[in-house]
Amino acid sequence: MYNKAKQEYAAYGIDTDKAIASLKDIPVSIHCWQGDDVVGLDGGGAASGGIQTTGNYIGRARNFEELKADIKTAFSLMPGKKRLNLHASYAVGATVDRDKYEPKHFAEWVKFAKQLGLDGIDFNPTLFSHKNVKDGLTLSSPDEKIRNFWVNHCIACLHIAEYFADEFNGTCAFNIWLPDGFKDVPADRLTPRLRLKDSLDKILACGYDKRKVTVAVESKVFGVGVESYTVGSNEFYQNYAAKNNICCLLDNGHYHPLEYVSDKIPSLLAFYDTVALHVTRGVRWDSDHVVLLEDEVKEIAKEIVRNNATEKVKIALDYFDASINRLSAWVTGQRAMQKALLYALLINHSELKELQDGADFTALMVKQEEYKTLPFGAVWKEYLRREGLKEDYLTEIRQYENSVLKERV
Ligand code: RNT
Ligand code: ZN
Repeated sequence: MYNKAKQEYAAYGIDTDKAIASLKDIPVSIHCWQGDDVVGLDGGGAASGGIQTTGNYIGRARNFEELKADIKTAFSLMPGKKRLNLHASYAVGATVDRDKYEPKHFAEWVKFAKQLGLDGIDFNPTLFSHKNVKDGLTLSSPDEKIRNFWVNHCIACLHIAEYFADEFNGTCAFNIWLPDGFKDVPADRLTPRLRLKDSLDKILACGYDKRKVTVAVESKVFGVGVESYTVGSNEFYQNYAAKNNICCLLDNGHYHPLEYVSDKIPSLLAFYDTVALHVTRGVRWDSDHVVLLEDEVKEIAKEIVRNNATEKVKIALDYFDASINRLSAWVTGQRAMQKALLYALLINHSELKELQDGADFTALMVKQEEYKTLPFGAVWKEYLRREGLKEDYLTEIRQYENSVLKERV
């Protein structure tokens, strides 16, 4: 089947072996927080601040050992180059508060990620699920003590990110997301933003190593209970990032439903060296459903591949589903992202671009439709085979569920 597919794609000017080899090298950063419903290990409890995990499937990882075991099993079923995306709330054995976290609280994660042969660790300060989220605000709080606490937390995290970069001889993507906003019509929209701007200035002035840590800011349109106003809006962060030489993180659940991240990627690539992504699936709202091989995910992958931006765009996953087996959720989403990238790698983009520039929109439409029914599945299967994997991952996950997850009561 693969050889037949190879010939069919060759007729379109596409080398399937080359596509497979390229796919293997595109890193995808996988979020640790799918394994435990974003609870974390530092006692903060269930996710708060406008985000919510729904469902009650058996087997949530309740501690570091369980989370590691689940990650190990899930990652073993994922093809391609993998990075681990950690939140600060996953500190191990910390007896100090979040503003005093140190690399040593993450040394066990480094050891683990090296054992798994991962490409690196990415990092996120955790500005939610904590008593210092005061009246829903962190870095934009009117209370200076609260702002300082979170500034210090972010600075502490930047140094931990440098440590991750050093340990893996690479870079660490560092994403700042905060829940700050209001449920109802505010009386002042500007001052909280000015306070956030000032807090971010203080964080970035800490002297972190820019060659090692890529700082991103993640905007959002609204959250549960924070429907009317978000301090860190899209315009706020895009301007902040541009003026301060950091990058934007686009989460495709964070915009109005008719706005597309696939269209925002090339807009930002016109101005930025780096664009960070949280690939997710919002169903009617920022619901963080498991990523599936849907049209928008394919469009996102196309924008990355056809603009030669696989190194510029930092791909990370961000979803949390507690209503199904959590390992299956992890693997399904990661494989869907990989499939989308392979789909994009199996398109002769220069030919399509020529049709666009030559205004032959008729042929462009016909060709784009043809790609949809080429034997993509056969190439995907071959990729999995070369990665030592099968299409079926459910059997192994079911076994793990029966022998490990069911014991967690
Ligand atoms: C929330 C943001 C944020 C979080 C993670 C846990 O709406 O998407 O990225 O999901 O940091
Ligand atoms: Zn996100």
